[in-house]
Amino acid sequence: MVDPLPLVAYDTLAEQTEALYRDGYAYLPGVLTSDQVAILRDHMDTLTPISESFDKNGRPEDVGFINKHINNAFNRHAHFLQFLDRPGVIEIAEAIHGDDCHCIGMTAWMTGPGRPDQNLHTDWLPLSLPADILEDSRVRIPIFITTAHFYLDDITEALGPTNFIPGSHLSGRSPDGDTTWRGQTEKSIMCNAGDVVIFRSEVWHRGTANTSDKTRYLLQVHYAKRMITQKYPPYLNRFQFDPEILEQATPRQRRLMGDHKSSNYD
Ligand SMILES: O=C(O)CCC(=O)C(=O)O
Ligand SMILES: [Fe+2]
Repeated sequence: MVDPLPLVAYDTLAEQTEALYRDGYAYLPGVLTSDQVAILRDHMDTLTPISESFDKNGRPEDVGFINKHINNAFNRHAHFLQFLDRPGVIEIAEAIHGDDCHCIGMTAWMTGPGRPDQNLHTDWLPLSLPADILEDSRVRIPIFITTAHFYLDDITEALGPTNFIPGSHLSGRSPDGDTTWRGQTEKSIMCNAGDVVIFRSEVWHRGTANTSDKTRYLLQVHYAKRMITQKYPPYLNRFQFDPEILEQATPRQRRLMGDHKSSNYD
């Protein structure tokens, strides 16, 4: 049994952004109501994977478990647009990555019973540096990518929590098989449906096995500094925004999907 990750809900934007620099993550309880969770789960159920868009459609008979992973959910139904700029989350993304930040991906992910443990990993390590440099209080490197996990279940050990190693974002490297950092072991995010955890890409983390008889529902929204590329497959001009959905997007949602002001390199 893995110990739970300390989940402290900070009230102010300044404390939440500071938590991302210091702890590597911020916990935001109750971002969605139970009704909003239920509606979002229903929408996720209606999505069908498109292999050309790199969606995954793992089924028990082929990969051993349900692994439905839909890329760019904002382009599949207008309901998903609101999760680009969910109040309480978007302010943190903009404070961390800048007012011109954008969404580099949004995945609707359903993982069924039999899903195995992932290995500890970083999602991306922008800078490889000696830890003593990153731990020096004079050094504060920018946060390039964050992911907001919208948990849509009351997480139990059996359903497969996400595990973090607190402080590991300051290691300056990926775990490469290590399971502790500075004596810290991994800790489980035991949160409730409707809660969000936003974390930076350098945190050592992993999804864990689903040993329950239920499917876990997770919406991931990936944010980044404007200079980091968006990941909207299929590539080479084959990704197309759905015009009817785009019409319903607010100016801020359009910017998050890439409608930027002209700037360097444009
Ligand atoms: O499933 C999870 O809780 C985390 C997944 C993850 O970290 C990943 O796929 O990169
Ligand atoms: Fe990950």
